[in-house]
Amino acid sequence: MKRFAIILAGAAAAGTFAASAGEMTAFGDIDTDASGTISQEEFVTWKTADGDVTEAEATEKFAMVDADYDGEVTEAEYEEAKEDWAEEKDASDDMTDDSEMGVDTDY
Ligand SMILES: [Ca+2]
Ligand SMILES: [Ca+2]
Repeated sequence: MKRFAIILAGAAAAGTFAASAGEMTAFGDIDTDASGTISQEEFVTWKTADGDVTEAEATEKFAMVDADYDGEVTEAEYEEAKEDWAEEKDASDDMTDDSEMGVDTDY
């Protein structure tokens, strides 16, 4: 019985790992100083971490996420942006690179 539980735990951990690869980063992981809001610096650091988003692009995205332009992204603003990104992702299934998310060229 104990052995069965260990196997289950292992499977759950593997499943979590696989699922997390395609999911959005948690708000708390971006808010590195735990201030409760994401500053532009924190956002740019997160966005540019994987190397395929430039600082200029990340700054532009920050401005889109910061809906009330006060220079800080609240959790509510981030959740709102995530929903928009998820919708765009659904609309373009073959674009798995999240660096393209949030870019709307049809202004
Ligand atoms: Ca912060
Ligand atoms: Ca804001």
